[in-house]
Amino acid sequence: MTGSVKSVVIGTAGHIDHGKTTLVRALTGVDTDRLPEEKRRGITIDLGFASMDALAPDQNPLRISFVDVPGHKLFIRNMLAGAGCTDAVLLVISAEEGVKPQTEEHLAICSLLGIHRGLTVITKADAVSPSRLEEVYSAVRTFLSGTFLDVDHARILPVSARTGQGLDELRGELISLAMKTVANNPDHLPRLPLDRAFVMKGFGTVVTGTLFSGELHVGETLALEPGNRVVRIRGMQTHGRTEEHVRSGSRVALNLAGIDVSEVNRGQTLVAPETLAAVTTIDVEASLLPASSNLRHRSRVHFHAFTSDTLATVSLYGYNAVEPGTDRFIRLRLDKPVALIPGDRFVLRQCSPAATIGGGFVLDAYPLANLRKARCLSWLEALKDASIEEQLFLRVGRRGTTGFTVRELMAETGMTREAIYRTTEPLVSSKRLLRVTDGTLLTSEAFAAAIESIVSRLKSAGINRSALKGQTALNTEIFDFVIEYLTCEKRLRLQGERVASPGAEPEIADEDLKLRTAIASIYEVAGLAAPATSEVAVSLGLGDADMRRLMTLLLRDKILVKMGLNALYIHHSALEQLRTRISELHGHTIDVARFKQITGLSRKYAIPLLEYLDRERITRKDKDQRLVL
Ligand SMILES: Nc1nc2c(ncn2[C@@H]2O[C@H](COP(=O)(O)OP(=O)(O)OP(=O)(O)O)[C@@H](O)[C@H]2O)c(=O)[nH]1
Ligand SMILES: [Mg+2]
Repeated sequence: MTGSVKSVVIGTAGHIDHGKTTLVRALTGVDTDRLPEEKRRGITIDLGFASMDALAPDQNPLRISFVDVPGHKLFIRNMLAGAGCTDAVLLVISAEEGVKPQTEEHLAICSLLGIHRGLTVITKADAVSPSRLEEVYSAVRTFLSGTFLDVDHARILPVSARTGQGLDELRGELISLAMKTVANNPDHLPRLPLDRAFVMKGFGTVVTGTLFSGELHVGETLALEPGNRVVRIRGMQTHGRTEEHVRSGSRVALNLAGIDVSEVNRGQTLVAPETLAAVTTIDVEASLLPASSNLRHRSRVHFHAFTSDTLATVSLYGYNAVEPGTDRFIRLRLDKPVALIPGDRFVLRQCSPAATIGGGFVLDAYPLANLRKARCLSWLEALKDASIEEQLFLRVGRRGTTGFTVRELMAETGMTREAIYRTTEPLVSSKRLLRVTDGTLLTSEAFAAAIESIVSRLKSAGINRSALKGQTALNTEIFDFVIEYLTCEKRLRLQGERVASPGAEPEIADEDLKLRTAIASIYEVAGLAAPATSEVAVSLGLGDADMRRLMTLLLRDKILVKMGLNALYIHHSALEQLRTRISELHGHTIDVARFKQITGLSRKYAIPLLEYLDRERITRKDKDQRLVL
C-alpha cells in the first residue's frame, strides 16, 4: 500500500539524445517514449513515467518514480511541466557530447524550481575511450561547481545503459537520494497538479499527476481549479497498482466521476473543495539569470509553475528594470488563473527569442487591492524572512480590524486547519493574536483599534447599537466581540438596543426612551417616503417643543438623518438600503425620472435624496443626469 511505502519522484534532465529515456528503461524496464511520433523520430516529445521498486536500507519498501522529460528545446514547456513536480533530478550527460545548451538550461530550471537534490550521470560511457571519459568528467565537474549538484554534495557517475556499466552503483545512489528526500509539506492541504487526462475504456475520465502535498482517499470529493468544478475520486492507482489512499510524493492516477475528459487539461490542479482557489495576481520574489537581459515594467513573459504555464505581465515595484543576476519583488498578472500558494516556485521564460530568463517563489497570492506600493513592499520585505508563525501574524495583521477567518487563512497559505491552529496557538497564548467567537483572528493592535473606534463614539446618553456598528464599519463578529468585551470590562453599558458610556448620567427617563423608540420605528417603517414631523407629533400626541427635543436626540445619535432644507427626516437603515441599491448601478447614469421609477418616490422626496447621494459621492451630477460612482 502506498500509504506506507515511501515514494519519491525523480525527474530526468539533460540535452537532446543524451540517453535519458534509455537510462530510465535500463533502470525500470519501461520504455517511456509511448507516442508513435516519439518512436518514429527517436526523441522524447512529452513526459514519460516509470517506476522502480527497491528496498530501503532499513528493509522497508521504497518506490522511486521517474518523470522522463524531453531534451529538445522546442519541447521545453513539457520539460518544465515535468520538472515542476519532482523531488530530485537525475542529470544525464552524454560522454560523447559533454555539456550542451539544454544541459545548462535544464540545470538552471531545476535550481530556479528549488530542486536541491540530485545526481549526475555521464552516460554512453561504452561509446568513448577512457581518456575521453576522464576529460568529460573533469569538464562536467567544473560545470557543476557552485550548483546544487556540485561534487561536494552530489555524485557524478559514469554509466552505460547499453552495457549495464555503473547501473548497480546508480541504483544504490538513487536509493540513498530517495532516503534523503523528506515527505512534502505535511502541513499543507492536498494539491494535485495534473499532467495528463485521458479516457480509459470502462472507467471514463482518468487524470494523472504527482501528489504535491496532503493525502487523497478513494470516495473523496475534490475541486478542479481553476473553475471550482467538483469531482469525486472513483478509483485510484499508482503505477498500475490499485490503492485506497495515497500520500504526497506519489505518482497517482485518479478515475474521476463528475467530469468529462474534454473539461480537464494539463496545468489544472485538484484541491480539497472550498480551500484553495486559482489566482491571477501574485507578488513574488524573482531572480534573473546572469545571462538574461533587463526585465522591464509591463513586459510579457511565460510563467511556468508545476504543470501549468501561462502568459503573464510583469509589474515592477518602482520604475527601474530588474537587472540580470539580481533578485527583486515584482507583481505578476497571469493571463490564466493558477492554484498557487506562498513558497511555490516558478520559472519565467521570455517570448522571443525563447529562453529561460529567471524564476523565483510566490510570496503572496492574495495581494490586497488599493494598498500603496510602499506599504506593500515593506510588508513583503517583512514576510520574506519571517518564520511561518510570524508570516501568519503578518497576514492577520494586514487585514486590520476586518480580522481573518481560519478558512481565509487556509486559502491564502494552503495550510491545513489543524496546522493553522497549531501554528497560531503561541500567538494566541501570548495575546499577540485574539481568537474572536467564530474563530476569526485579530491582532492585538487591531483589537485596540476596534475598541477605540467604538469607545470614541460612545455618548453618555447612548447610541443605537446598529447605528454605532454602521459608524465603526466593523463586521458583525468583531463588533459583537468588542461590545461584549467592553461590557465585561464595564467600559460601556447596554440598555436594550442602546450602547452607552459607563459614566452616563442617570438613566434617561423611561418615558423619553419609549417615545424616541416610537418615533424611530415610525420612520423605520416609512422608509424613504418619510412622514412630516408634525404628523408624527400628532400621532404620538406630542407638543412641538417635546418633538423638537426628541428629534434633536435622534439626529445626534444618527438614527435619523436630515435631508435638504424642507426638513425631510429619513431613518438611517432606509438610507443604507438606498445606498446599496444605487451603488449596484455602478457605472450607469440615472436621471430623476429613473430614480423615481427605481424608488417609487415622488419628486418631493427624490430631489433631496439625489442631492444627499451626490454629497455622499455615490452619484455625481452632470446636467440632468447623474453618474453612479
Ligand atoms: N552507446 C550507447 N548509446 C546510448 C546509450 N544510451 C542511449 N544511447 C543512444 O542514444 C540515443 C538517444 O537516446 P535517448 O535515450 O532517446 O536520449 P534522450 O536523452 O531520451 O533523448 P530526448 O528525450 O529526445 O532528449 C539512442 O540512439 C540510444 O540508443 C548508452 O549508454 N550507450
Ligand atoms: Mg528521451
